[in-house]
Amino acid sequence: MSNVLFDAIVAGREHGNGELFIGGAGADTDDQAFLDLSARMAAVLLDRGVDPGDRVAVQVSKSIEALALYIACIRTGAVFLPLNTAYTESELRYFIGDASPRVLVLDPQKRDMGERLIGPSQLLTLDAGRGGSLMDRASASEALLDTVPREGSDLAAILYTSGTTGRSKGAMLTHSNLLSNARTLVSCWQFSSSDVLLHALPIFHTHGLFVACNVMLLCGGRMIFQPGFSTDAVLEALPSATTMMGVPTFYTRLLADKRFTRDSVSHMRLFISGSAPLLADTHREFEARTGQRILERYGMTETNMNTSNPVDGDRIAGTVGLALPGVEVRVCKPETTTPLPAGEVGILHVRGPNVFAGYWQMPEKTREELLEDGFFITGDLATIDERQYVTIVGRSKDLIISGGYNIYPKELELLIDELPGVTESAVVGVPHPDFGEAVVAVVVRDGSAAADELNAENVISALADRLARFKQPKKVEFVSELPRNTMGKVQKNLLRDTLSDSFV
Ligand code: MCA
Ligand code: AMP
Repeated sequence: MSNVLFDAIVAGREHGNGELFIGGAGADTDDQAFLDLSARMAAVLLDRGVDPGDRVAVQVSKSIEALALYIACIRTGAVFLPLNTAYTESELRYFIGDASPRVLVLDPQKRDMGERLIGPSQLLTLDAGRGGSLMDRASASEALLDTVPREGSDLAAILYTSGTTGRSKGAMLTHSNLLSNARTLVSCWQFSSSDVLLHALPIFHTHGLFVACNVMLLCGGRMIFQPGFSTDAVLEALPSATTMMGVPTFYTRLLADKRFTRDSVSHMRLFISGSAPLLADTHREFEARTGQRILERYGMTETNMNTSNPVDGDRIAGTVGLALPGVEVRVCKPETTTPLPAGEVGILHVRGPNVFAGYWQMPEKTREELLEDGFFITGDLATIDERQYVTIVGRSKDLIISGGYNIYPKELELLIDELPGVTESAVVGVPHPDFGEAVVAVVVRDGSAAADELNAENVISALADRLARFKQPKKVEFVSELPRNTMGKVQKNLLRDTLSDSFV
């Protein structure tokens, strides 16, 4: 019996020239060495008692070995559960408690934290310099001979996505979800073994892992694997690349650098943007500077990619393009499943083989968002025009997207409201030149002695242990009361208007 995703990856690599990585730390890891490492890591996981369906939670720095660990999980039938490296111990405790992983893999310097979270017997370590107990054991292990069979409906990964209630939800993604979407993207974006992808995204989210890596694994192409985004490193590597994927911040940072010119990218086949809205102005400025049009696409953790502008055809600035083949989109009136006429704003629903299997151990949440007819309610406000181009015009969910990372205000508000001296708070996203949106906390003091001590610095420092740095407010404003409508609901739009020029 086959392992749906792993077999497709092996077949995909056979199209290539035997190399998955070029340049940097990966130059000596060819396909053979990469797959062999994943087979030895798989043996270590089995030795640790990982059974098919068990979760393997991973919070490690980006590296080729970290990607091999993803493949190792797929080979053993385990469910890969990657975690943002910025998450604090307190955030990790929630994920570990919710997902009960069989094994947790952390950077070696977080060993003590790992022992507190899961105990020593279920802990392995891995760093970006090929060190850690997982690498030590993998080096000493025989490679796993028999890949564990997995069907399309079996889970391959759980990725946590924050929720409007402040409680993160684990999106369960099957082998078929990942494979069908990656195959569609290879074909729509015309990826082939001659492509070299400049990969500067993190690999703990859908964009850098499933969109970027699965596509390259399947098409037989190669990647320039950079540890993170640095304008200098990207400019240096561009001449060896044919394609790049990024969040809008990557493109605004490149445009801010005079070395980024028409000549420096004339050999590039494709620039792709997603995870957050690409301003139409950025799209136009990019074209004016380089002569190339960024291809914008739209997706979610729960669905992988849903729509994309075309490679051949009109890439329309400000839109996220057309539904991908096999994916259906409709825009409905809130709380209904009745599609609205072209051009009208409503809630975007999507259906297709890419749509996830539900939220981990949250059947009610799953029922609310994944309808019986198979459509998933994205919570994004959109229009579909006469030509079927989708435009995301806003969000019905209270969500901030900063530099491509999602931040749910509720998570911050719950923590800020608990601080001594605080009556209540409201957290909003306001325009930011680098991150697109930035987090601002608006706080009402309660008049107590503790309130007299409260200032922006100590609000932020009180959150430091509990929230990843990227979620922490970039600014804290104090007000005597929050604006409310007649129903008593906080009018966040008014706060956003008042604070709109905080960073520009
Ligand atoms: C870093 N900081 C941030 C962010 N990143 N603050 C808010 N938002 C962020 N995204 C903090 C740092 O901790 C630091 O704090 C300060 O801001 C400045 O950091 P800087 O060095 O400028 O940041 P960086 O390390 O260069 O990172 C910026 C980045 C990074 C390259 C844009 O955030 C990034 O790689 N974003 C990509 C996210 C992504 O992959 N999203 C895909 C999700 P201080 O100096 O105060 O300590 S998947 C998804 O959304 C769906 C499925 C989809 O459609 O793709
Ligand atoms: P996540 O839950 O982290 O996967 O983020 C998914 C959300 O990112 C979507 O629901 C959208 O709100 C947003 N998003 C992703 N791509 C785009 C895009 N190209 N334009 C606007 N919003 C986007």
